[in-house]
Amino acid sequence: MNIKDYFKSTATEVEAVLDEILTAPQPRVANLYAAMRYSVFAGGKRLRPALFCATLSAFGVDSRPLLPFAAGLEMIHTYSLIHDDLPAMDNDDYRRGKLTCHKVFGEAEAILAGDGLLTHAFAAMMSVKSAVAADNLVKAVNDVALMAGIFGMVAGQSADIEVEGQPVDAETLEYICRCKTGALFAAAVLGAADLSGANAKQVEVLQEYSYLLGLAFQIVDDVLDIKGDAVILGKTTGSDAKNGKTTFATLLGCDAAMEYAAETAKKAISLLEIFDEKAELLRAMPIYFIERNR
Ligand code: GRG
Repeated sequence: MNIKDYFKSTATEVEAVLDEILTAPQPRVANLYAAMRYSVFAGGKRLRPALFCATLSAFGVDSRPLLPFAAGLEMIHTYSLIHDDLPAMDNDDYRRGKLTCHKVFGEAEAILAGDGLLTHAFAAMMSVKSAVAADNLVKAVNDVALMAGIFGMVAGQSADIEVEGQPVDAETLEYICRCKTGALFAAAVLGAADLSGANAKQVEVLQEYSYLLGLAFQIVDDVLDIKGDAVILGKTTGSDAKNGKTTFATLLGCDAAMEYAAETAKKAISLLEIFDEKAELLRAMPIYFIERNR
């Protein structure tokens, strides 16, 4: 299966599970469910679930019984987007081509929708307990907590806020990208590796692979903010320049930034030499990520 079709099919599978998880609203909190569903089904690319499934396939593990774990990853990702769009953070009106959650449901409900998705994601991940060894599930959930939280994405967001309005050097920028973007990729990859019973060397390699993938992805994101098509992207372009934000594109220029993204993608692929041909999808991801237009 080519990588584009793979993304489509994993997206369809995980969306069916998300639909189940976020159904049966308790009548008194119908608005909370509506807000969570609004953002979850606003049309994301479902990259993290695809990365999760591709990693399972590198270990020869069937992803179907583990899809609720993948859904949990997408719920964490969506919470981060809802909170990132709030007036206290990026104050964005559009996301995934639609009005942001707080624009439709108000700030308080948007905060709760994010909180609800984050906490319920852990229940979703734990729900695969009958399909895996308990020790592996504990490791996987622990890694997701570390990578999504104060050793990963939340740390990256905080570091990003700290440098707002200041000139940023490449080293700091790289740290922020690794945490803000790479860590949630690492949550997906390590979650799958742990569930598959990966050894310490494999986990170490996959963590660095995920960070590099995140870095390459983020560099392209920065270039798309300058050169991308707002309609295809589903969000306003030019926001980094408007906010005076240093990115790899502003630091290096778009062409050099794309070269750096390509180099980073190559490095990520080369790390996978310890895996056999079952890691083909993981090898295809970095290229797909840098060739994307949305
Ligand atoms: C609020 C704790 C907290 C974290 C926010 C996600 C995030 C961290 C900030 C959003 C802004 C940003 C540029 C984040 C880097 C990660 C990124 C590129 C997210 C967008 O991911 P896609 O392209 O989105 O996978 P879709 O909509 O396709 O799911």
